[in-house]
Amino acid sequence: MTEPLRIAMIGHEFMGSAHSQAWRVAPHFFDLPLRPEMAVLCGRNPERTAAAAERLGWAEAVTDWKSLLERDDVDVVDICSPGDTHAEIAVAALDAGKHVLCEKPLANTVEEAEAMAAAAERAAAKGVRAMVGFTYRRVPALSLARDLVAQGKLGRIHHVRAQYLQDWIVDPAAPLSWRLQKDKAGSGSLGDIGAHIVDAAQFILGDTVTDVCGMMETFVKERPLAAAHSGLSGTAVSDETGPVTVDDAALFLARFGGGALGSFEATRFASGRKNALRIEVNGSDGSVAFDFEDMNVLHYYHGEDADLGGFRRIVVTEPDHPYVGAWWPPGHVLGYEHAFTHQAVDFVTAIAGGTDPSPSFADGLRLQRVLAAVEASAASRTWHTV
Ligand code: SOE
Repeated sequence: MTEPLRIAMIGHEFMGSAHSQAWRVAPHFFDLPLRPEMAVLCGRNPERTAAAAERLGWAEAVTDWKSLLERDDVDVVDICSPGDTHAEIAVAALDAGKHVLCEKPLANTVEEAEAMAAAAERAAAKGVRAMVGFTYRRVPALSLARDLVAQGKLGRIHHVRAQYLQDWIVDPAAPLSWRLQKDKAGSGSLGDIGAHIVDAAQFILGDTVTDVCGMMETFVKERPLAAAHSGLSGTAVSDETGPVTVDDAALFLARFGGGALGSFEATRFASGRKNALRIEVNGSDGSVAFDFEDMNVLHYYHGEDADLGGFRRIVVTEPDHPYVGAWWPPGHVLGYEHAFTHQAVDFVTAIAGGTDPSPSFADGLRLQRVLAAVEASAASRTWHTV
């Protein structure tokens, strides 16, 4: 009988729902070394948390996250609450000997991320694991892109072109949710979605960003106040407005350690684009291109096929493709939630195997430094070294 791994999750909005689905489904499709148990859900409001626990399948609901750390029947703390809560909870949980999975970006500031990475290092010495949730790297097509680069199929990498395009606040009447407040979210498009494309690019290349030159803009500076628990596109509650204190769009150029040149664009103002995480990598021998809005497909070009012309369209649903063998027969496509399941699988596997999961808190800290360098660069209108 497989040993249980008892999970306590904090937060139950969009990310909490996605993580719940992952914990529930992972053991049904993957042969896991430990059996995740959805033990406790923690939220601020007792009624809403109890209702969410019932709906999402958690055995118990509590409102005090500190109480989780004193319990012997909790092994993992899964942090799905806003960015301003990450550092305090993660450091305390790791120091209490709990494994921690933390949503991205790791923290709101470099200082917080440093404290979290230090706590993860202390914990690792005692066999306690920490991972940051950059989920898109677990989309099979993006994993396959990384494998092709690692196998040298693209040759020497020259270019990375990455965009994350959304439009959920293009309407000036969209309310001032927590994601638009610097004290809660740290930054706007930059940290929320720009962080994803930086991680995706670094993951695919197996390389890191070293220098950046950025610009940031807040197009709508005041918005109607939001209901306390408004989600991504919740409704405004009054005519009263408050200031938007984060960026609506962030664009930057980047240099990678291995010599590649990158361009990154993260915006919530790309009308008509809902969740278009796009990335293209060009090497001396070939290229790959991906768009999350067609997430089961990877476009691949190799110079050997130059006489045929163009990219080939790989439908990433073959049993040998990353993660896919556990799911459906070829051509039976996967969706957004599957990447969260793969993340849960990788985390459980690392805990059981006594290995450091990836991306680690050290990776999350390094990425936080990239975000900080973009902000500093945008403010000073100059290049910044990470
Ligand atoms: C909002 O922009 C958001 O929910 C992000 O916070 C997630 O990380 C991304 O997966 C989808 O969009």
